[in-house]
Parts: sequence; C-alpha cells; structure tokens
Amino acid sequence: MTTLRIVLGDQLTRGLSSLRGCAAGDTVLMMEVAEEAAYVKHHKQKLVLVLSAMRHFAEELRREGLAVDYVRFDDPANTGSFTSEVRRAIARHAPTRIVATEPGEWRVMEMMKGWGAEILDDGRFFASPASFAAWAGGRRQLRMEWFYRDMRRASGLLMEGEEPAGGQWNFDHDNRKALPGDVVPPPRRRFAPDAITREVMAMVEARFSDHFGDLEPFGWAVTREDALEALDHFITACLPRFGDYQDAMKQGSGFLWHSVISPYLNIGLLTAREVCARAEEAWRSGHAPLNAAEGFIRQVLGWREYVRGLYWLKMPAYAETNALGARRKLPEFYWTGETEMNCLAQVIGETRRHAYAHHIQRLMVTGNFALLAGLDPREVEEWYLLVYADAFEWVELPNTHGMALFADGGVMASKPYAASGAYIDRMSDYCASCRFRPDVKLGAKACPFNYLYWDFLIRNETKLKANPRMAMPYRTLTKMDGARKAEVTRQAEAFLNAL
Ligand code: DLZ
Ligand code: SF4
Repeated sequence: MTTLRIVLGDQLTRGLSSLRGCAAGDTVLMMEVAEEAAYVKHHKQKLVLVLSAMRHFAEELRREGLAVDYVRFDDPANTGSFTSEVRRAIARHAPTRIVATEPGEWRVMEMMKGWGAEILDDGRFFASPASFAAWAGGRRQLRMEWFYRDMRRASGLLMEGEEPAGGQWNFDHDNRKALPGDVVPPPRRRFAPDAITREVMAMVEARFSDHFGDLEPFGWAVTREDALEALDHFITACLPRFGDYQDAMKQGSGFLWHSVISPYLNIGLLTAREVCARAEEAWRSGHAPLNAAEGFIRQVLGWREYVRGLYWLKMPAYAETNALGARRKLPEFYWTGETEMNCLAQVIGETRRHAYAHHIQRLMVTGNFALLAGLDPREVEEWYLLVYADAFEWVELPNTHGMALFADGGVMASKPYAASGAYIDRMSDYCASCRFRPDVKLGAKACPFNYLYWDFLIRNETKLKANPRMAMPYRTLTKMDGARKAEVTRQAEAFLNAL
C-alpha cells in the first residue's frame, strides 16, 4: 500500500495531518502551479516567500529520508493547476491511497473534492470549522469577544483556574496609547536570501515582473529555523511594549513592536499553539506585562480562529454581499501610493516595500478610506488579498469584507469602523507632514477623511441610523444645519469624482 501525501504551499508544517504516519514507499507531493501564482497578482515578495518556503520545506523532508515529488514551475511538463498535477502524479505513482489536509480556501476545497483524496482536518488551528459552527449555532450575534473567552477556557491559555489571568479577559483599554516621539522601536531581524531564495527571486522577476510591489530587499524567513528566530526576536525585544503601542502608527517605522510573524503562521512555518505558549510564558516569567501577552494572544487565539470559523461557516455566500451598496472603483493610488493624503501614501508605500502593514494601518487608513469612499468590496478585497505576504482568503476576506467594509451588514462587526482625520491624527504622526489639516473640516485645507466621514453617514443614514452604536454620530449629524450638510456632500462628491 503506497500513499500519496499532498502538501500545499500554506501547509508547510511537519506535524500536518497529511504527513502523519508517513511510511517507506509513500510519496509527498508538492506542486508549484501557475494557477495559484496568478489567481490574483500576488505581491512579488509573497510569491518568493511561498515558493522559497515550499522548496526549503521539501528539502527538509528529503533530509529526513522522505520521498518528495516536487513539481517545479520550470518543469516543462507542469500543467499549471493543482487538479491536473494531482492527476499526473497519480499516473506516476499509482498510489493506493491519497491524503490531503483541508485547504485554507474555499476555492481550493472545491478543487480538492475532485482529487479522490481523503481530506483530513487541519489540526494546526485551535478550533475546527465544525466546532466553530457548533459554537455559532443558535446565536443571534457572532461576537469575537464571546468566542475568544470560550477559546481561553478551552485552551487554558492565560487562565487561573476558571478565571482569566489578572481578573479580566481583555486589556484593550491599556493598548491604545499614542506613541511619544522619543520612544524608538527596536530594529527588526531580517534574513538574507540564500541560494534557493535567490533562484526563486530571479524566476519571479522574470515571470511576474508586472505583479505589485518591490521584490528587493527581501528579508522574510523561509525556513522554520529562521521563523523561530523571528518569533524569538519578537518575544524578547518587542512583546513587552507590543500592547501599549499596538494601535500606534509612525512614519518610516511600519513594524513598531508588532510580531510580523503572520506570514509564517499562515504558511505553517510557525504554529498558533507555540506562539501563544511563548507569549504566555513571557508573561508568567515576568518578561512581558499581561496587557501585552493578552493583546497578542487575543489576536491569535481569538481573532485568527474567529475569522477562519466565520469564513468556513459563511462561504461562499459571504463574499457576495454588499450591504452598503458600495460601487466605486479602486483609485489608482492604491497601486502607486501617489496621493497627497500622507497617511495613505505612507501605508501604501510601506505595503509596496514590505508586503506588510500592521492591523491599524490596514483597518483605519486603507480600510477606513475604502469604507468612507464607498469602494467596491470586490476590488478592495482583491487588493488586500494580493498586497500582503500573510494574505490568504480565509483570513483576508472576513477582515476586509466584514471588519473594514461592513459589507456583510454587521455579521462580524457591531458597527462600521468609520473614522475622521482626528483618529489618524491621534494615533500617528502622519498629519504633521500632510498638505491637509486634520482639524479643518471643509475647504481646500480640510482633511478629506473629515468630509468623507460625514458624507458616509449622510449617504448611509437609512441603513445605519437605527444601529445603537451609531447613535452618537447621528445625533451630531442631526444638529448639523442643512447648508453645512449640503456643503459636506458637495465637497465629498467633488473629491471622489476627481479620484
Ligand atoms: C499562494 C500560493 C502560490 C503563489 N503558489 C502556490 C503554489 O505554487 N503551490 C501551492 O501549493 N500553493 C501555492 N500558494 C498557496 C496556495 O494558494 C494555498 O495553498 C491556497 O491558498 C489554499 O489555501
Ligand atoms: Fe491623512 Fe488627513 Fe492626516 Fe493628511 S491630514 S495624514 S489625509 S488623516
């Protein structure tokens, strides 16, 4: 009996279910396919990260003595899609059994159902899609906070018996500090490309030069060993201050105290369990404060698991909704970064250079603008899916569709995350070097986020006014006189039409 064991590009984990019990005579199948590289025009660094990490992972399995059938991009016989490559591999190996681990994306699951494979659970997550569905069953609202508390109880992370450590589930109110000018973030660990990575970089440059983003400098870890070093650097040098400045933004300093390990988690070089355990241990040993460890663990044990659960619960219909009827095309500056709005120019510039931006940059700058401007969810979602090294649809779609754009009408978020320039001014130093002024509401100097914010509320009044969490801004809007409202709308329209 020989088994064909399939490993996809975001399944690079030795303990993966499809690799369990691998025996002599079995073959591990890994495939570089054009279809995956091209379903969106991924950032060049994301392509290099995934393909180089795949090649390194295959080498590690071979060093262990496993037989790996690795189909390279440049193999002339490569047919370019998962399904046809699995078919070719079956012809080569005549396996008696095929096993695969459930994929991250709905799109790939539809393909996988046709491979004749036993599809195993992806045990790398704390919650399976089935356990999330059981949690969601019968609930009217699927709030992350309630899910997170259950996950804390089930995992035992940051628990003191039945009670949350420190007597509180959530320390978010400690995690919104603005960054003082004299507090300097630590330098980040980068990993110089080795020969395998350089070969992939040359291929990406040759075949995908029209894709978004800068290829160089490439500093991502592409092996588990280096990803563990990046994790270690985060825990020792960054975690202690991660909580305090989690929501802060600083020009020229995109990483701040963030972990920047999401790409490694999402392709499998690190596991969610080990990174949470490290953060908890840092708190228990007195190295990091509880608000930092809790804030980090909530992202991984709470948010990350919650968005995956929601994705599998709601797909494929989830992607189809457009609750606010947003139809505007994505402006060109999302690709070039060329805009006079400094916050957007900075965040998009960093995204081009690093294939990374942190959660508040994504939610409150690019996401907030897309929400206020009424950009088409499909175009915005494609952008988020391709520009970030950590973006796979299961995590990108709920975060963009539900959280940033409110396109699901409130399945995920209890209100739209709409904010005016004052929020960006409070949490960043971007406004100081912007041609607009965050404290000016109308006119040529006014920050566009200001009139776009009120215009968003006016445009969506019938849809949002009844939401209790929107009561305050709508009370303020009621007090605004008609002439001022008309001027807000006029300026917002003129601005949007000129995009
Ligand atoms: C993102 C990606 C890319 C660019 N290329 C490949 C590939 O050539 N082979 C592969 O197995 N996986 C790739 N991936 C990751 C897949 O798209 C990923 O497995 C799906 O998103 C399913 O979650
Ligand atoms: Fe962004 Fe407005 Fe501040 Fe300029 S003034 S950086 S557009 S928030």
